[in-house]
Amino acid sequence: MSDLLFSSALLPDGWARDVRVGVDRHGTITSVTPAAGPSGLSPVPGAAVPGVPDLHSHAFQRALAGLTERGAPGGDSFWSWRDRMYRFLLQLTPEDVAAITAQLTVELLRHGFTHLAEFHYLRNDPEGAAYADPVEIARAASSAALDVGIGVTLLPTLYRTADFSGGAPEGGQRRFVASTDALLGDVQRLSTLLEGEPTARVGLALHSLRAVPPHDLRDALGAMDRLDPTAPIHIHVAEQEREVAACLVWSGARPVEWLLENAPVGPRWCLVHATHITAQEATTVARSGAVVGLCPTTEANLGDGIFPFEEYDAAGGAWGIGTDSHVSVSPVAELRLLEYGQRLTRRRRNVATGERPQSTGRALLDAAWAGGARACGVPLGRIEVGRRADFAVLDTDHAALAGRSGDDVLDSWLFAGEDTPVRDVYVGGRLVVEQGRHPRQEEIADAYRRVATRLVSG
Ligand code: NGQ
Ligand code: ZN
Repeated sequence: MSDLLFSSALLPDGWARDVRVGVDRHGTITSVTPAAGPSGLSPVPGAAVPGVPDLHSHAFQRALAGLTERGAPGGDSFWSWRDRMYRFLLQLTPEDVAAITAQLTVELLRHGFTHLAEFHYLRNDPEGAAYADPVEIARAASSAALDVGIGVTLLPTLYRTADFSGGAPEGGQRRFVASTDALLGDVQRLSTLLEGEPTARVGLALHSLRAVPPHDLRDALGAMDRLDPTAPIHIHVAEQEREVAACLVWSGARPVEWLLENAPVGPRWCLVHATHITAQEATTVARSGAVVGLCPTTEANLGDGIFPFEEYDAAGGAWGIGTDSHVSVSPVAELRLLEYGQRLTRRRRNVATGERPQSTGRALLDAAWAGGARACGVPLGRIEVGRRADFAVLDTDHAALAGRSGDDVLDSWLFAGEDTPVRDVYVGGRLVVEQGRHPRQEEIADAYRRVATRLVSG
């Protein structure tokens, strides 16, 4: 692959000019030379930063965004949203999921995300039977995303029960269930299928403590360790207060507390949401090295609550961001809401930087790059040798960035205006968005429109 030359780039030790980056044929950075001399390469103008990892996604939910914003008798809630989501997914075919995922991927790339951790639980056909190829939908989704050009951490998801009581899955949940053996078979098959893909990785998700009883959790983790002891492990945890209360009744412990005591939670783990945690739990999670997967726009949309960010951050906890249900498709929306949720509840400013006289945009992005990379199990998030060559190039001629330099560019990206200044995006050294456009965006949007129209009328 030919070298790239960036007029300005954010390196691990700060901003540098005329940065020449060598990339090998696997898409890995092989050299980084700041203040590079004349080379004949034409420089990419603007400010290059690492691509942002999106650590939590249910791609199919992109087509439901905007269709659940109605009041309901007794008041709408996370649980009535979930019922609506279950009814919606009963209609989806593998082809629909591919079309929705392709559209989502174009949108994510155009906003600067370059890697997607897909928490994939839509496994069975609408009657609840496995497809002839049990990973049919997982393949459809991951191929769509990889073809459009984003990197993927695919997380086949174990789903066994309706709730802590161990009740049999209900309604739409029939599309999610599989035995632990069958699910580990999916992991194995997908690992083989994706083996030659330089931007793909396979891990394991446990849907939640509601959906995975302790013995299944232990069996699945043991089997995963034998397949790949470094694979990422993701789980939804402590998102809703009702879930915390039910867990206390079931076990006498809060969900995060139970998990920390009963599972080998460590740096390869991603605890998605972890909204309702005590100061004690926050400290223990931080010490474990696990990444908390924050999805602020979805958590707001679903009325989850506000994560105790300041306590967790003060304890040195790792975190990253996900777009989850895809009511937003932008790192700006996620990071801005994360910071604003803190400002609104604490009635202060610049919470993410604490008392450090540092840029808030830089502090938020540094954490999201590092935590997102760890949660995805992929070397992303820094422009340095050995990392994947993922870049988002910000257009410094965009009005929102005019006259800015250094970290002011990041602060203005996150906190000034609505339209994205992301101009070019590279994944594994390959240019996938150029001048704000993906080369297949019209064709992908046409296919998506046909699916979305049918799903609304269906
Ligand atoms: C999901 N979404 O799996 O898509 C969940 C809802 C559940 C979020 N938690 C289902 N945001 O938690 O049972
Ligand atoms: Zn989720």
